[in-house]
Amino acid sequence: MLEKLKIGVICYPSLGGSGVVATELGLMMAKRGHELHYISSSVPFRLLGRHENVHFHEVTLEGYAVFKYPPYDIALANRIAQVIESEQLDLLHVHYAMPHAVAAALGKDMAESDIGVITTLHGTDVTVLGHDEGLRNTVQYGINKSSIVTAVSNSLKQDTIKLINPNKEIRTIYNFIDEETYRPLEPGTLKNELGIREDEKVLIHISNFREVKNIPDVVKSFQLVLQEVNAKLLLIGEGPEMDSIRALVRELDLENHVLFTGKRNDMAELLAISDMMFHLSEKEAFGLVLLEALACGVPSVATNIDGIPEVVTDGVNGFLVNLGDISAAADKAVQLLQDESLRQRFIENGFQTVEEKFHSAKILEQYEQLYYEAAGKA
Ligand code: GMT
Repeated sequence: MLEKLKIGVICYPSLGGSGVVATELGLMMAKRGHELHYISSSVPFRLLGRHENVHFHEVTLEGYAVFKYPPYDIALANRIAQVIESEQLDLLHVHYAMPHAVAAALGKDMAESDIGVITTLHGTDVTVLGHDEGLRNTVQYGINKSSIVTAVSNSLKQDTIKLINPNKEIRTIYNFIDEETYRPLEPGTLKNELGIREDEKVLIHISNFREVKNIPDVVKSFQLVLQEVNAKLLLIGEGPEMDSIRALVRELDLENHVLFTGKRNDMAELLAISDMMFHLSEKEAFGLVLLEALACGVPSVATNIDGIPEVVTDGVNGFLVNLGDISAAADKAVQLLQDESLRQRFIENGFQTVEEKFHSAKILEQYEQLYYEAAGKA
């Protein structure tokens, strides 16, 4: 190994693709001997427990009555400056432009440091915030102030150029998964524990229940699937749209067929009992759950938008349908569920996609090269 680096990582600690990628990447870098310093409001979920070479620096904020909005971003910048100095960091890797890239620029300035900052764009930091006139210039500022900028798909790279017009080159580095966690498992008794009959097919949707995930189309497509196939729909996760999805399930009289599990930590186990995934988002820079599903041997029916076609190839490792076309989504799902040899072919092709395009070793190498470049040690 080349010289060991001290890397500051800034990410959202709650569940969500960007936080997962930030923590998995950090843990793998730590295993390679680098020293990781996470700076965030709470310990990112997957970092709980002791990990060699991994440190956590909490951002704390007193509640002063004088502030209508507590200035978290400024407190984060302050903490970044402290950690740059106290730990003598070599570089910062920030995930999600807002507010992290901006806080990194400010923190670096406060510390009067010239360390490199890598910003990784994950999706809605550009595709949603880039449309917000109140934030677009700030996103652009955060990107332009970074030393190196990466995007998790070519689609996101193109969207960033179009929406933000940055003065920085954007490099695509795909997401990856931890192959030790995401692999095909024996189904065990989980299907039974969830009250699903052996002869029922299982369709799964995993998300943070934001509007962009377009879950009503998942439920409506599933209702059409039920006309042909005995099945249950697992809705895994939690988020702002939860109440309206529950109401829709009630309205369509699907309560006996749809299971809401809330947040779960046993994704590979849940995928092991699933026959296919429905992922019908209207915005999706990458779709980490699609990759997790491929690695666990679960093909998807997904929308042909943004970065999804970079993960799911139509007719090869899954099916793609147009956004809003619930009858096509249902038709493809029925085809997949009724033709086991087709499903097996998709599964095998999916394993090949994971191995050839998204293997963690390959992605890690790309990030590590950037780390040395940002640290001026390439
Ligand atoms: O999808 C979300 O709502 C969460 C968001 C995040 O920041 O965690 O996900 C984004 O980043 C993930 C990891 O790179 C990508 O896999 C998701 O596609 C992307 N979400 C969107 O673009 C909507």
